[in-house]
Amino acid sequence: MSKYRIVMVRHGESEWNKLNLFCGWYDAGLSEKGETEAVAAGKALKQAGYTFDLAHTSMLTRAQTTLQKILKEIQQENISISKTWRLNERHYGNLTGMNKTETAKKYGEEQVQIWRRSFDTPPPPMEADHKYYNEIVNDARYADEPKPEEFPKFESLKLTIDRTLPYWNGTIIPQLKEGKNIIIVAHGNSLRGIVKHLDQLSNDEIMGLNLPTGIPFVYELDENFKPVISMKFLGDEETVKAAIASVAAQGKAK
Ligand code: DG2
Repeated sequence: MSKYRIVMVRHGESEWNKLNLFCGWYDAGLSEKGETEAVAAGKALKQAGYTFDLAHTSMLTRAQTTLQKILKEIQQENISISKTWRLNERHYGNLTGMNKTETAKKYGEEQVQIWRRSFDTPPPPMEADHKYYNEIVNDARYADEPKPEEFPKFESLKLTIDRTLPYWNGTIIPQLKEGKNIIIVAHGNSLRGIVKHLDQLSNDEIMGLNLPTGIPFVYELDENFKPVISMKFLGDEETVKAAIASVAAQGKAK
């Protein structure tokens, strides 16, 4: 029997999703389409009657703006919002800023698929001479955390899960136990990590999972936090399918 419910959303399309660039910890804003998607996500939640006590998001603008737009639509702009680097996108290392199609042409689609979707093969590290190194490492929003030794220079999905799960277990689960209604707005891979954990997906199964931008999905969990309902998208099936296929295709050489 379902005891807890939680809503998750990958942010709307970012400027860098639109340009098909590996984004990771680079702070791209939402594209116009992404803003529209965020508003549509809010409308879908409103229509389905969702309200929230608490919201969680990452330190990155694309997720925070999506959350604000959703909360505005559901007239819940005043709820408490927690922002954490633990929900940030996985750090794409040296790939940050590279075009996914160009990368597939140069290194092959198979290699790009490994970098994008394998469980534990990380991208090459972001070195100090990388174009975006200083912008990310010296960003004032990270002044308090992560600690220097935790600050990633690259992350596989496994490493992403290693820093996301403590937040899920230490912050979100206790709030669910208190009966709070929660929305998480985060990123393709930080959310894939949570989904892998909840649905106990194998390292191979998680490779096939692509999350669309701006379409809320719901989990209903039993008293042991095992899914009774997994990843129920608030959107019509064809639209969701097409959005997922388009994310999967971003790493094609075309
Ligand atoms: C995308 C995910 O992250 O890329 O970092 O490029 O969710 O913040 O747009 P998001 C990025 P893929 O792993 O789907 O290539």
